Amino acid sequence: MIEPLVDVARDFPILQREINGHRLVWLDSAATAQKPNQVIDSVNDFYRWSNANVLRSVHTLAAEATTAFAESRRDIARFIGARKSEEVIFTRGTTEALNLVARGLGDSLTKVGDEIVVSPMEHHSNLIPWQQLAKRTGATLRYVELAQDGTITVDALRAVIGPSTRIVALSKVSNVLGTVNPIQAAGEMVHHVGGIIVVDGAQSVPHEPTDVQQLDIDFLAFSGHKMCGPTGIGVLWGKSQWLDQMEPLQYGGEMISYVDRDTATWAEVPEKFEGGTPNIAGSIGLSAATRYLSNIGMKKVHQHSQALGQLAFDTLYEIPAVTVYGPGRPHGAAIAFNIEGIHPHDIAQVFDSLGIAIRAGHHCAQPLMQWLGVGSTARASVYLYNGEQDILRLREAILETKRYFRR
Ligand code: 7TS
Repeated sequence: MIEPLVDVARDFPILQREINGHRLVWLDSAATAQKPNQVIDSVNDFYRWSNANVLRSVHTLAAEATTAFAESRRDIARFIGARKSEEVIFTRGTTEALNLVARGLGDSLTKVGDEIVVSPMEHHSNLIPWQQLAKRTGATLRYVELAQDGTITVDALRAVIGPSTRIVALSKVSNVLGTVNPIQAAGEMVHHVGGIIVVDGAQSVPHEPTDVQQLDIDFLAFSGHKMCGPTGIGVLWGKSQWLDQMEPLQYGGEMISYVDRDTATWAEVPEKFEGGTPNIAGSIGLSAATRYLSNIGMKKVHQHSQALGQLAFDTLYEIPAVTVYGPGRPHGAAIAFNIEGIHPHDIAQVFDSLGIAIRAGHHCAQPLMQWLGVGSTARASVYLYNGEQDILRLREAILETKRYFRR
């Protein structure tokens, strides 16, 4: 029996709730993860005892807040293996981080004749910024073709990455198929032709050890709220060499070096990209989340997500009239499925009546739905507070949904 990795009763008050008379089973962590008391308390404590703006005033609380903000950046840098904390830019999340690279660097990096490579499984956040970039600069958007099981092979990468490739933008892990993409191979290929690789880590950073040095990538985007942190905070990590030449998108306070009536010069990285009052409490909450995860150990988190994701895949695969998408093995933490003749929204509705939260829809990946030949799917996704018991409840719920609609 696979048990939850954490003391759920102690750490996750929300998972003690009853929904429609049943203990809540949270299988929607790919949308957002639940927050442990350790994270909730860190945010509360900041507002209760240390609240002040950062990087401006000299009083004691301002100094405390500024120190806590800087320490958060260091914790997060350590969590992803960054060489220095200045390479960590705080954003609202993955979406803002990817838009920042596409605008701030993409515009100067691409022109007519250049190519930007993406995949059909990208979340819209890692697709539309590149579509729009291609429209602005006249570069061409190209797609790596997926294998039949939804995976990306090294050969498929080789077929699309070439001398004209300036940017490769790929998710490390798909939010629908649970596939794990060959990021290192893609990085080697694009570096060979002098381009860069931008990695969407929204679904990988929460679930596996991340080392940006070892991955040898140029940018990594991820969201705090999918890794037990608060909403409204995320990260763009980038290699200093790129961040130094990247343009800011937000002009205003705290991102300048000198201003006169007609001109302004920019502050150093990371302040250059963080105009205005940042999400101080969010950064503190996110660093508390990295400590929470590190205390458990990301290797253990990874093993747990893989084991439970695989169990969910295998369990659903066995049920007649259920289609499960993505590769059989290895399968990550997200499992997309359909039940013959039942709309995914109806599945999610019956599940809710049984206290089980899943997502139904296109999962912000419409080109992937087109590739799968469906309008939408149901999706269950697991994390460190789920255990085998939850997969049994998932199985029961599918059987119940089938019975309900047969009536
Ligand atoms: N990239 C991937 C791979 C994602 O899964 C998501 C969010 C994003 C980017 C965007 O992150 P945000 O924090 O900026 O919104 N994915 C999902 C999902 O699968 N269901 O709800 C949100």
